[in-house]
Amino acid sequence: KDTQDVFVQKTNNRVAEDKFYREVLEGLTKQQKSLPSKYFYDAEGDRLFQKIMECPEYYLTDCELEIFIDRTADLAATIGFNHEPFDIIELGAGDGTKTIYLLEYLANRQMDFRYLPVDISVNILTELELLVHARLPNVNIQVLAGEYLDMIAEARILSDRRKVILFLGGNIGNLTPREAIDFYREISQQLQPGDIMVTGFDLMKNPLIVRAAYDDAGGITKEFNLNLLQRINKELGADFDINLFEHYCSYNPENGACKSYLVSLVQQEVSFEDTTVGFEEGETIWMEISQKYSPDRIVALAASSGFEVVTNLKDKKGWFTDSVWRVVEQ
Ligand code: AVI
Repeated sequence: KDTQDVFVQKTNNRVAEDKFYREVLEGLTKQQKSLPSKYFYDAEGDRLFQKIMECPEYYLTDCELEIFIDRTADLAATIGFNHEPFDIIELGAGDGTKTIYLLEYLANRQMDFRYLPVDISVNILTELELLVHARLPNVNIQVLAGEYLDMIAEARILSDRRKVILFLGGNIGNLTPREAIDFYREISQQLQPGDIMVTGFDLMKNPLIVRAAYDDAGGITKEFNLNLLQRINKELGADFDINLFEHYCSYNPENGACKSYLVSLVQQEVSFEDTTVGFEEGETIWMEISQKYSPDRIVALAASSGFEVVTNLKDKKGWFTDSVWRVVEQ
């Protein structure tokens, strides 16, 4: 069995590597070069993202934590289901820092629920499981390692309980608005009318505040972006010289698109596997979108993907909202 497990693991790694290679190649050979931001999160990327969350300029985490601490009762009231048993499925659960307040509140009121955190990283899930066992021993937790939509399907197989999906942290901003509609449509199709979706949206605000969050004075966001080039060097044998790229962030206050780029400082060639990619001086690689939303746009997004807005829970500054939606009858 062990040999078979090792074989399966190796095959899975190979498939993942091939996909990484294909997506990097595809991105770097487009007219506007780009790289998929989902690949930021190797071990070093996770560490740098933790550091970003501690930057004074990066307000998103503190705003949402405030909502989970101050508005727990309001949040719980929207997902109570009149004491019917339910499952809380958290997509991209991470370290559970915010969710734990909600879980504690529900557990103290003897609500009948299970917590099903979903993440691609088994390591993160193992740590989260230990934390929940230690802090909230009565909470029934079952971790699900894999892709979001597959794991929602898995949760449906496990039980036909009412479902609450949590997607926190402003992660939805890392999809383009078009991708976000498709994402929510796929989710609503997997749910029953009345099931709940809670999303953390970063709201449109003073453009200077947004831009500073993605271009911190300490240069951590720059390192975070450059780390993807390092990862490509390590895992795909490329020869990016990270000293020859600079970080640039733009924010368009008209449509809420905050975009990060790496700028080639010189004309250069980079090779990996059997490919060579040329860069002009000043040419950019689009690395990430962190889309900011207006309240109207949130309503429109819900309506175009099978949901209706139940309520918006904002932080005191009004910079971030946890938007609670309900699946509507089709
Ligand atoms: C994970 N995600 C919500 C972060 C964001 O705000 O878009 C990733 C990030 N990129 C740069 N700083 C933070």
